[in-house]
Amino acid sequence: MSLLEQIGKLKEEALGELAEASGAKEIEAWRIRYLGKKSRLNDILRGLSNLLLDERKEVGAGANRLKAELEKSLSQKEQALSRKQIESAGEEYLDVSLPGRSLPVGRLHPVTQVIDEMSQIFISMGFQALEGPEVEWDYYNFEALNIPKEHPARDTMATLWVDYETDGGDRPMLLRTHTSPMQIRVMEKAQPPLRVVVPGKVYRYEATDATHIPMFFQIEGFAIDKNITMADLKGTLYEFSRRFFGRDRKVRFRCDYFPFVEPGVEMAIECAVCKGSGCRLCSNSGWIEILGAGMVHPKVLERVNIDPEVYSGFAFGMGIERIPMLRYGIDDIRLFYGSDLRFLRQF
Ligand code: FA5
Repeated sequence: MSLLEQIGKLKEEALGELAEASGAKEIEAWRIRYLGKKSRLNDILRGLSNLLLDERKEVGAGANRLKAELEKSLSQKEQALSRKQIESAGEEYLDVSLPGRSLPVGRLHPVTQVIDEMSQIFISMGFQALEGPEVEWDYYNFEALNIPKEHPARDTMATLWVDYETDGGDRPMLLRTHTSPMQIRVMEKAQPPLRVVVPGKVYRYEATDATHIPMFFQIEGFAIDKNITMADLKGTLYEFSRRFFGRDRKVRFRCDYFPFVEPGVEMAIECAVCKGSGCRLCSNSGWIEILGAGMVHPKVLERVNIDPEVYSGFAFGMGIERIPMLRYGIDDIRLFYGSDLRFLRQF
């Protein structure tokens, strides 16, 4: 029988046996028999060099064709077998060789990242970071901060009141409109020297636009000690701005009024989007106001039994979302809470 005839017979035999094979073991035995090192096909391929050129070409091509055909049939048989196994095992089937499903890795919200970074800057300047309640008494949010009932300053912070039946007394409850109530809570319990920052959520019943939302974060900061002056306030805030925004960003202080400080100021930072030339974000002013501040009012100190003749202090309340807006040039505050992952994944 010529070599070509042997190849033809080998093919018939091999494919016939493969069709009969039913389990993984049988298939593996078939593979060794027909495609292994000691297979008849391999013998033929190895012996090619002893043949004359014409015959070598013909037999070589035939043997290689057969090899490719057997390999293809083997792979089809294996796939069919594995499909059959999965089907017969039903839902119980677990293919441990499959690659695992990769779980999406979460990350901190950009506002949380900024709160951590800001707190660290103040902590490194000697401040202690604390948190306070979001549901607050009128007393801490207004009254003790020198904002009695009917005071016009209450109108600047449209309040969300909590409908709460108190036990007979007149103690209205609200969602805090700023983090300043923590000044009172801390000073009630601790004596100076005090250096504290308080990040947290605050709520206002107001219309939404590119720089205003009804729930936002503030960070309160205050320092009470002997001989604290306005220079300490400015120095602290300049240092914060330098560390957070870099040395080149311009900072502006202007007079402002808050009943719980005297004198009061507001601080603004040069707009990141237009670099001061005016745009939608900064209402064409070139500046974005980020905080209110001032020297703690003597009446506030008296209320918590700290002698204003001996001690003085500064306080500031910064809007947190505006800080990453200024750093990254984000032109709409609502993006932070729109739950759009394409936006959030950038941080
Ligand atoms: C206050 O809330 C004062 N408690 C700040 C303060 C603290 C003054 C200590 C003096 C001493 P004001 O209402 O201006 O102030 O808010 C402070 C900052 O919160 C603003 O500068 C702004 O950055 C941010 N802010 C105010 N309203 C909104 C809002 N609706 N959406 C987002 N950020 C806001």
